[in-house]
Amino acid sequence: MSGVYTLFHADAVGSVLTLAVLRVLDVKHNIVLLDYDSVTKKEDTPEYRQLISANPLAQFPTLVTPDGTVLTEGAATAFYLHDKHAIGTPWSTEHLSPSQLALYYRIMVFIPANIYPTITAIEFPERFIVVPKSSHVSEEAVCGWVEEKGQENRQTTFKLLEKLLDTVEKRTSAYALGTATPSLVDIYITLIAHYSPRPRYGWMEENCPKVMACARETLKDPVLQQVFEVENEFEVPVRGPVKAD
Ligand SMILES: N[C@@H](CCC(=O)N[C@@H](CS)C(=O)NCC(=O)O)C(=O)O
Repeated sequence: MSGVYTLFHADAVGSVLTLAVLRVLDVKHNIVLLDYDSVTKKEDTPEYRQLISANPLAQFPTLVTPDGTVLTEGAATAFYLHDKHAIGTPWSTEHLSPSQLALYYRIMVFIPANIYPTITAIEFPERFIVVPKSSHVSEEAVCGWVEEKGQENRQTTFKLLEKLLDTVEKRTSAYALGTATPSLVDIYITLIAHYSPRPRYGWMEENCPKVMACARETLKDPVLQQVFEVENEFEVPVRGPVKAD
């Protein structure tokens, strides 16, 4: 046990949420840095062994708390860090109205429950199928169909997220809940905005303007700018000008 949090992290993936929450709440942590492609290929390294012994799914984020407890699932890491370290800070949900709090929880769970699985289907379609040996259809073709449906579902679920942001009454800012200062849900939305449906530069602007505005506003925070843009070099310029794909 190290006495501080340990985050298993790879560049520009889901652990950026947890890293960003650790940073904005100024919580001490160590990072075990892994190469994402190497992990998905299950390449045997000491860090990979450490990761799978903590999380057999070998997914990001995986966080070990100072008392040695393992936390997985991005939303769970954010809820835990909030409860332990955000109370009394501007990031606390104490400041939210009952309807803002309800939307906060809804989006925090909506993203991993509905958007993330579409991304998994696009990235790892083979996980969702078994093609019988007797089939005349190749695994490649079936994977292509799963991926295609994943792309469609990703668009649908992003549009649903946009609709959730539309439900905010008396919005006073571009933040997800319309609040004066950001909350942890804004960080999650900023992460997911980087996994935009295609065409990459344009689809979000056209279909999810509130999601984009939320991400842009959130990235004005210098700590978050550092985590998202400097350290993780996200490819999609959420903050930048609209470009052709
Ligand atoms: N249920 C997890 C999903 C996390 C997840 O899928 N993370 C991706 C990176 S963005 C990953 O580690 N994928 C590797 C894999 O599934 O093998 C969560 O909500 O955090």
